[in-house]
This record gives sequence, structure tokens and C-alpha cells, in this order.
Amino acid sequence: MENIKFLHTADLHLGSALINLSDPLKAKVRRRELIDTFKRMADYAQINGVSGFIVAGDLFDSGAVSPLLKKEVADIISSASSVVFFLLGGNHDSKSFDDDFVSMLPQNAVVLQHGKTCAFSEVNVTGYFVDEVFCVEEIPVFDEEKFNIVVLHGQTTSGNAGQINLKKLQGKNIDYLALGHIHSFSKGNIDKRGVYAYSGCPEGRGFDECGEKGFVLFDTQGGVAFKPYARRTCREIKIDVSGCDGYVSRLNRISKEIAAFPADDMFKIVLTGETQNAASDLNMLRDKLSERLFFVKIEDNTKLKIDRERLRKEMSLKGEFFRTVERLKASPEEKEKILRLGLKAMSGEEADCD
Ligand SMILES: [Mn+2]
Repeated sequence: MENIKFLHTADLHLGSALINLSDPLKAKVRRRELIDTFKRMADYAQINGVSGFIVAGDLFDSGAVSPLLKKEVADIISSASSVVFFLLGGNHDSKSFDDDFVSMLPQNAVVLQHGKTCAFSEVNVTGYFVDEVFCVEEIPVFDEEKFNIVVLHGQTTSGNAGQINLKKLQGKNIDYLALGHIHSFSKGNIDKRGVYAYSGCPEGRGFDECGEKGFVLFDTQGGVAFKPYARRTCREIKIDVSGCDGYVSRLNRISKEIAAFPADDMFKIVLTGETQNAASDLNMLRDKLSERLFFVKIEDNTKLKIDRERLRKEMSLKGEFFRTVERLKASPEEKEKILRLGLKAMSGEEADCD
């Protein structure tokens, strides 16, 4: 058998509103980029001699995407005319695979029907909808002479329960199980013969989709490789700003920590550690960092540093508050909580006044 190459992707969620990106202009750019990444993957397949392009569900974000987006997808598929696209509806988007969409699709697109095998030279491609009635037992033992690909959208399990029970897929002559639904790449063995993989989503849409994203390339000789391909990466970075009590020192600390990453990426910066001021300068930091980063969001998880010796003697509102809390009839944990809340509020007020 000649070596036949496949690209496996899933969970593109085209048409996502991207509400987590609080900046509407950046969200708009990202919506275009999600579509463009589908185009870039199609180009990659066409240029690199990939024969089959598998979308293992959730091509669209919902069952109600615009006709314009459907047309865009059809045009992208049509632009990679030497590649056959196998599309499986997922839990989010199967309603978007309506007559309108199907009629727009070019010759090189195959919409996978539940349990129906598409013969593609020496390869069999079979998709199943993992809905309430799906049962892994309905997957047959495939022809051992062929290279058998199964496409599913759902969560695998390795125990005895669960719908995509990997144990029950053993001995079915599956060579490659193309999975969608989990948004990060992973792979493993089904049995001596077969491999399963989640391609993950090709682009992170928010900070619940951090880290490297891309697609899987596999072939009929057994090659399986993850290919990073995202336009931007979402990163959540914890930065300890202990001892950085002002805007400039915090800015310097953050800049140093993120210097190694591309400015094109999307950052969620979580400030940790103990500082003497509540971080009332978060917006200032964000605006400053946004001058050179595509998108940045800052979360303050710092704790106020409490100088007990000083507060015990200090003739100020804070000192008075500290001494009052110390005299309270409450548990040490409760006192600590009251102290932190009060001091944080007071230092926030101070920072706003000066
Ligand atoms: Mn999904």
C-alpha cells in the first residue's frame, strides 16, 4: 500500500462569539483568525500531499451559524481541491450540517453519516455520532486488510463504563481513531494495531484553552505526529510580585517574566505574592502592556503584606483598625480575614487619593 497522509483536526468552533476576550476589536480579529487557520490548514494539506482531511466534530460553534460562514467554509474546502474532507457533526454543530450547508459543499467534501463507511483507496473512514443512543458495540470489526479510520466526537474512558470505552474498541482492526471534543492534543494505543488521538482545537479561544495548539498528521504507515499550527497561543502566567509595591516595579517584574514569549500571544497574568499596596494600578498595567502585546488580562491574587510590629504602634487609621481587630473576640482565622479585607480596602482608598 502506498503511504497515504491524513490531517486530523476537530473543535474549530467557527463562529464563536469569543466573549471571553473583553476587547471587542481583538475578538473580531480572533474570529477572522479562527477561519484563517482553517484556511491555512487546508493549504498545508494541499501543499504537503495530504490526501484526507478529517474534522472530528465541532467545526462550527453552534447549530445556527450564518450562511456567510457556511459559504466561507465551503470555499476553503473547495480551494484545497486535491484533498478530500471528511466532516463529522459534533455536539455543538450538527444542526449546522443542514441541507443549505450540504448543498454548498464542493465535490471533495464528504459529510460522514452515522456508521456509514467511506472507502477511500485502501482506507476506510467511518464516523459515528456519539449521542444518547450511541453504543460502542455497534462499531464492527473492520476488514483487516484495509487501513481503518474511525471518527468520533466525545470523551473516552478506559474503565468499563462510558460511551467511548477504549477497551471495547480493541480487536476491531481500527488503525486510527480520530477524536474530537477534548480541546488539547493527546494520543495513546487502543491495542497492538491501533492508535487513538485527540487533535485538540487548532486555536485557543480563551484562557481555558491555554498552551500549544495545532493538528495531527498521520499516515497509513503508522506515522502519528502533532503539528503546532496556531496563529497565537493563550498563556496563563503566574508572576510573584512580592516586594514590588508600586506600578513601575510591578511593570518591570511582569515585563521580565514575559520577555521570552511572542508579543502576538494572548496573556492572562496572575499576580501572586505579598505586597504592601493592593494592586489598584491593574488597569494602568494592562494598558501599558497592551501597547506591545496583542491581548493581556491581569488578575490580582496578591496578598497584602502586614507589618504587625509597625501597625501595633502606628498612630493612624490603619493602626487603630489593627488594634481593634486584635482585641476582637474572634478566631485567629476570622481576625486575619477581617484584617486583610479592611487593610486592603484602606490601601486601595489611599492609592486612589494620591
Ligand atoms: Mn468542542
